[in-house]
Amino acid sequence: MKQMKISLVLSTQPAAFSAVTYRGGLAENMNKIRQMGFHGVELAVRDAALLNVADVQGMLKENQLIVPAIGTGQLFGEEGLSLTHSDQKVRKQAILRLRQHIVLAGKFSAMVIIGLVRGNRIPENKSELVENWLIEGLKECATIDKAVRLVIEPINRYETDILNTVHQTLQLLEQIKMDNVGLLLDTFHMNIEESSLGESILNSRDRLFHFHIADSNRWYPGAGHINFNEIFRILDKIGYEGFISGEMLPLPDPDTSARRMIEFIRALTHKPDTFSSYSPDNKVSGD
Ligand code: LER
Ligand code: MN
Repeated sequence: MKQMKISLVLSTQPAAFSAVTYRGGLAENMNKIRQMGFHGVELAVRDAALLNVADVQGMLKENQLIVPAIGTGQLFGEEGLSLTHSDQKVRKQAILRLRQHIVLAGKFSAMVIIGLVRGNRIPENKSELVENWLIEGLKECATIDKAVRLVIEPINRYETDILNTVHQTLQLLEQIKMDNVGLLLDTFHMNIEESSLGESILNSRDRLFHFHIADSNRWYPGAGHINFNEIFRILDKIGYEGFISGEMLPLPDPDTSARRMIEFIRALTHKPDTFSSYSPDNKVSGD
């Protein structure tokens, strides 16, 4: 199995969304994340305008961390903006704000995640209408900077009723037909919606740009009952070269969760040297 690149979600501002390992304290947390042995940090950003790009770039450089992707779910979670809102002004505002995330992502060579910002269907809105808004919004976003990749994430039915399965999302990608738009798969959502996680990953092979992991209970991998052995074997088989990013509840506490993720992947991939700077006995600040 090839060396795996791993990252962890860090929210740049306080946020209500729970599956985030660390929030704020960017300098301290990036240092901790690097010390543990992660190669990257996935930034969850509510407002891109509030970030000092030069400062963040400095911290990334100092800690030799890559930003594989930028999360946008807080636009919806904290501000109610979405690509499928009934009010055209809100849809426009969502795109304006996503534009800032896309510009930011361009500076970090990162992808932009289209998760909950897709919105929710409301009964008055016909399916075709919602689908059109979504397709038009995504095409507009994907045209802002074609060098920035957008990743659409199938999300389980309890969080949204738009694009729950991998199959539905692959069909949407076929309609969009843009090279810089692909898939983000998340084991937590797949465990709820897919009949076979392995088959869904295989079916995504040509469009899979990014990958979130959490176990069935959204704790660190190994804390639930998802078969990660099969998942990593199939990712290897399809030649997936992207990041494996931990989007997990920070339980029992953030440091333990992050550390267990690394230990679990290391044991599973039988690569004691995978994370050269990490050893389970390493004490990191804040322990
Ligand atoms: C985001 O990546 C995600 O998985 C959702 O549950 C919330 O945005
Ligand atoms: Mn996710």
